[in-house]
Amino acid sequence: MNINMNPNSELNQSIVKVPNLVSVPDPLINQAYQFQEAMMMYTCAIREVKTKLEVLNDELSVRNSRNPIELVKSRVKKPVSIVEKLTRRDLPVSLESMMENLDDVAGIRVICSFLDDIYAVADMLARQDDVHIIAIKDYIRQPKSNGYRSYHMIVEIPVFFSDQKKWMRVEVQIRTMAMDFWASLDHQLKYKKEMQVYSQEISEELRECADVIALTDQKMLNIRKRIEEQGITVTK
Ligand code: 0O2
Repeated sequence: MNINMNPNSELNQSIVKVPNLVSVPDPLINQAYQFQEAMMMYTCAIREVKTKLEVLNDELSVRNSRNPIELVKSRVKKPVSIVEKLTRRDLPVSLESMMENLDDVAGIRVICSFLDDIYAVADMLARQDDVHIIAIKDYIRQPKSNGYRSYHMIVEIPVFFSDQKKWMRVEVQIRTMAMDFWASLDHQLKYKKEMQVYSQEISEELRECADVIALTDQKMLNIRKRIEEQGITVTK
């Protein structure tokens, strides 16, 4: 690594500008540390749920000769989104409030191959005795008015740390690749700029796209079932 030791260089001037941590008040450091610890706990909770999903996927792929899960993505909610959500809901902006009120600080997105895989994975996860189901929102049977489809579960799972067992909440969104395609583009186009009002025409077109995608998901499932009825195994 090439380190520029010239104190007048642009690089070193910017280093000098970095605030001296010693001058940061103790309570702030303490809060920052507690926040970091909470985020670590959420990350561990994500890992636990991901492992459960991997085990299910491995088992089902051996049993059915195909993978019900295409992909698992995860994220810990960004601080700015946490503050935004607490403020929007008129809740105190604090660590305690976040841990008590927000169910989606830890989020996992499970992308399935077929429609029925979503319910199979959700049922198998829900049946595990160390998984508490806190809430379920089935936006597939009851899509949102804009066309959004996905199966949302808020689960609580125990995470074992060195000195405590902590029940942590994780939001699991389960959807097909097609639903994910729509939701990702919708997110880019509109969802996060929800204050922006779109014309009726654009909203309707987005909704139409969601409906076409839903129909395609249904058709693909029917095709798979017909193939299976003929005794042919669908392999990857
Ligand atoms: P991110 O960045 O994906 O985490 P909320 O609507 O968040 O105040 P709640 O009850 O948590 O309240 O909402 P819900 O309905 O369970 O859905 C929350 C998450 O679902 C969102 O998280 C999105 O990921 C997804 N979602 C819900 N509706 C839509 C939609 O219309 N379009 C798209 N693309 N995604 C949607 P976040 O926190 O908003 O964002």
